[in-house]
Amino acid sequence: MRGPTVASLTGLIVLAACTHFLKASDSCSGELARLQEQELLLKRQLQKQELLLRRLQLMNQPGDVNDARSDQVRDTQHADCSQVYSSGLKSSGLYRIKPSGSPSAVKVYCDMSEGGGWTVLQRRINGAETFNRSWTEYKDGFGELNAEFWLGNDNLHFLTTQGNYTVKINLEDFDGHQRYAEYKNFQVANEKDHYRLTFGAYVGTAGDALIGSYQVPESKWASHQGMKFSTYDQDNDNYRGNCAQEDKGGWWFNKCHSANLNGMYYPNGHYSASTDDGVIWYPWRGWWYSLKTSTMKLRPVEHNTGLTDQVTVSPRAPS
Ligand SMILES: [Ca+2]
Repeated sequence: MRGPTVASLTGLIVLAACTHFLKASDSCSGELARLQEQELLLKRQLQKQELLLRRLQLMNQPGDVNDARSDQVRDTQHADCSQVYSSGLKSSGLYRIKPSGSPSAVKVYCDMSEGGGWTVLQRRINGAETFNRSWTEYKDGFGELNAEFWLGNDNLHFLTTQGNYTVKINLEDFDGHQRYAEYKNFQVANEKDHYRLTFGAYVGTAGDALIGSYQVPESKWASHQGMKFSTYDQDNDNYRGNCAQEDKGGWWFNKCHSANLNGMYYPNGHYSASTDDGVIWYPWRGWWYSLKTSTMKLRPVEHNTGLTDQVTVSPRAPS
């Protein structure tokens, strides 16, 4: 979305004062603009400081959510985490896989919950990692697989073009509420086609942000269907400006977005800024609420959860 920020309290007070001095209206509106700018600046400084504080707190938390063995990687020749799961390895963690088409093995985080077999492609949990990254960084991937990361656009391409994949997006706000969105036929094209995104039918509880059709006139610019990937240093969007630069993350921007899970991390949810640059899923919490956590993960549509033959689970499966 592109539009004005919420009316500021300071502005209203000055405006009220100004109406009593109509003759001085020119200087009043100038003063109002100056104060509004100052207020926005202060809010940004506050948000930056809160984020910095949050990062410092995280650095002092040994182990965090992961156990001591969390950096152990299990080598496999499987094409994705669904095959890893089907082979009997049913604990969440780090695995090396080899998607067909990929020139080399890829280290991934396999999420074996929710039926198992999910290859995680993105995670935001605390703002420890910056997502305002270059084209090359998004191409190759960045971050920590046990914490916050982007798996890499080349890997996304190799994974999603070897079959028919479902993406599941799990979201949480700062009140502990959780929602999800699922899309069939999630596919990312190659770099030559700027990692163009296509996806199929939606199911879920978070709302269909990717198609952007919650308001018909908006779908033209809010839809992510068929959009190319953009970063601050490679503008492939439909906006006269640079969405990735304004919204501070790489994504399949249109003009600009109704979902941007790679935006700025705000530690309190509600935020104000000159553009809607938070971690956004518009149909759920709108443009001016930045979500607490986001996970995006892939699984073949035909994944077998194995729920019918649970008795065959190997007792030696790592836990
Ligand atoms: Ca542009």
